[in-house]
Amino acid sequence: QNVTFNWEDYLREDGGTPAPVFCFKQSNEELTNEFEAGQKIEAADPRNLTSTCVATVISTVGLRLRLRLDGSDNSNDFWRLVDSADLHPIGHSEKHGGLLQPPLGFRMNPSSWPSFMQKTLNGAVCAPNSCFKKEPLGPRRNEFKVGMKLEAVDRKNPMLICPATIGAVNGEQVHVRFDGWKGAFDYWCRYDDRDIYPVGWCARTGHPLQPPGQKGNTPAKTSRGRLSDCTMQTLSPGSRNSTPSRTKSPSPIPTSPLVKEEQVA
Ligand code: MLZ
Repeated sequence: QNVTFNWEDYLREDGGTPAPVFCFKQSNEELTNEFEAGQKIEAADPRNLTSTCVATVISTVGLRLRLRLDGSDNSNDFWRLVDSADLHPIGHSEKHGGLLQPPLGFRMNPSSWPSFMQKTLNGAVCAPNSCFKKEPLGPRRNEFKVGMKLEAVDRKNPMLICPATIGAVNGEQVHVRFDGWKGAFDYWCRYDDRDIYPVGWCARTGHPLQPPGQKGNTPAKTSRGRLSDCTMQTLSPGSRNSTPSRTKSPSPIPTSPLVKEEQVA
């Protein structure tokens, strides 16, 4: 997937210095992702941070988890690191005197919440405590400088991590500029945001890293071979359950028993 992009060659050709690791609120320890798809956890609702919800691990990539809040639709999936402070084992809120809340946009009648909750947790596979890692402390202040290189989550396509440059610094905020994308995906975030990583983080943690966009090209023209192309592929209408039809195929030798039966019928 990503065999063509290499930071060393890229920095040699394009210039730029990687932001030092001490700039980031990321762990320097060798963490492992022990979560498995299907497991239930407690997670802060990203759209309503004061409430804690039940979430299901949809998939794992490197040290990241794709999560979906139970009772929410599948268009609000979000991503967290294994050492995110937003995540806890099932039972954590109860132990701390809190209550599990329905997610913002709970797709059923609010009165059905208690029975929904009971059903969703009945027989559920809960992620063991050992999966959850302690969130790192992070730097005391913003040490980023304009021009420093980094790897950053594309918030419009949050499954993607892409090469980026610090475009501006303002107090505790940094401007993340995606290399080769003319600004369409850029954003401001705090210096200790968990979505920004030092150069080499993806390679070290086993996460795919997208190649930079192509300078001078519009994003639409440079989409060949991106991870997003795979994940956004959809079936054409009507093709969902159809298998390639043998009778319609231009096969020169229609001799299989099935084809014969179809021809007879
Ligand atoms: N589908 C989009 C993805 C762009 C990703 C840009 N990341 C900074 C495209 O390929 O145009």
